[in-house]
Amino acid sequence: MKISDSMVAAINDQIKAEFDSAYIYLAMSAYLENSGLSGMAHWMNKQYKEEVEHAERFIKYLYERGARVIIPEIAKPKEAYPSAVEVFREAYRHEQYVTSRIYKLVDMAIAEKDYATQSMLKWYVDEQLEEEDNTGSIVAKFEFLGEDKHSVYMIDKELAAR
Ligand code: OFO
Repeated sequence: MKISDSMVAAINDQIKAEFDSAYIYLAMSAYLENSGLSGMAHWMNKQYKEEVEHAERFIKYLYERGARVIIPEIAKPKEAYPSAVEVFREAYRHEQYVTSRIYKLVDMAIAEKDYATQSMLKWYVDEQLEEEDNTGSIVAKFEFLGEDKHSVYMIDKELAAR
């Protein structure tokens, strides 16, 4: 069954969102590295790579459906943040935003009775649950331990192990 033009457009738009996410996390990683927090920078760099994989997974799906892939322009991300905890707060909010985008795609696939896209999106629904949990837990850790140098050092060390 042919995928609809509107679904192809929505997925291409999500490919852009995934690359935008990747770039945001790459910029966060650079900010953290420049702040001397190489463990956190390492964690964020892994996140950057995961986002590229998310984009590639959508690209592969469109190829499978015989649809046209448009490689998007990537928005320039923010360069600086007030503090390390703010980086993770923003990442958490960003993941919540991405989840809302994925849910909209699911709604659309259901409305169009596009069962293949619904099935493909299941992976992203599960992935979003995990990503919100990952970023949210780091924010919770900062809130529990506080933001003094000792706590930041401990969290940095822990995130180096990702
Ligand atoms: Fe972070 O899940 Fe894709 O964007």
